Amino acid sequence: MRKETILAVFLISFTLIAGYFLNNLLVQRKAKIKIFGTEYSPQDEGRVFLQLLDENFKPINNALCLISIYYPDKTEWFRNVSMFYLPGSDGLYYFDFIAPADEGVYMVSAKCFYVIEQTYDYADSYNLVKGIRISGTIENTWKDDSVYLTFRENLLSDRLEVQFEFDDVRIPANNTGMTIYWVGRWEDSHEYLKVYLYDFCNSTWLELPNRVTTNTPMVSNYLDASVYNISCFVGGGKVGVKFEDQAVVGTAEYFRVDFLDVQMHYATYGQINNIRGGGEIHVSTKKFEPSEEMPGISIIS
Ligand SMILES: [Ca+2]
Ligand SMILES: [Ca+2]
Ligand SMILES: [Ca+2]
Repeated sequence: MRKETILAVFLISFTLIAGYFLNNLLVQRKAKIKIFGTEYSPQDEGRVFLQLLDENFKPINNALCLISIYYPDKTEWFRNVSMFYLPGSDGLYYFDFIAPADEGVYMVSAKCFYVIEQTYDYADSYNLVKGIRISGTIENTWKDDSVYLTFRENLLSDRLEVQFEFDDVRIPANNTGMTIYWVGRWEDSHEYLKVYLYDFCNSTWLELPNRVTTNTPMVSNYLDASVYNISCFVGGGKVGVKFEDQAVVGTAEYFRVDFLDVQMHYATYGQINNIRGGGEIHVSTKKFEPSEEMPGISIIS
């Protein structure tokens, strides 16, 4: 961890003036999103966060917030990553990253769904197919506490493949989707790790869009129940998650798993509300202090 770097923050402040239905007629629906930006230098630890408030400015703590982040060249960095809710906070959701080397403006889009509750499952075992275990146990992946289960790529083959098994996972009623969350470190900047979820219907590993790189201390992959058959990812109560390196590149490096969980999302009320917004992250080797005037203001749904 780079303690010396300033933990700069980037704030998406969601101010929601929620719509309401009157006699089944949509009378008013207004959502406003205010964005505050902060400059990062490459390799700075960064954080995207937002605060979700209802029409009475009360925090919404039971939501699913997803963000997508685009590189300055407009290619996708993250697609629909589930943000972490900050426990005990007033509607704060966050996502950490390490600023990439590409300078410029990173566009961010965000959407939150509420009221959505979660079930939490932690890994029961792992199967190290390629690579070596350096330290730690499966229990170390149950808590986001900088205590790691650490592997290393095989010294000769430079390959790493580790499969985690989750037992006794249930799909709740009114399931809206699932998220695979990972927190940790990958230390080979020359290659990335692919993240897979086992598909019991087709007996194959499904590669998920968001990968582990040296710029991702946190990765999540969300699977929407309207797009995926979630029951295919739970076989006899088991869920399988796999991390696999890209290739033989760089040196034989370390993969540290701080936290890993599978969350099932479910709706607790009939109607699911959503709000969308956008923002930006600036990455530049020359930093300047953020000003109140700088932020862009955007998007409404
Ligand atoms: Ca490798
Ligand atoms: Ca390597
Ligand atoms: Ca841990």
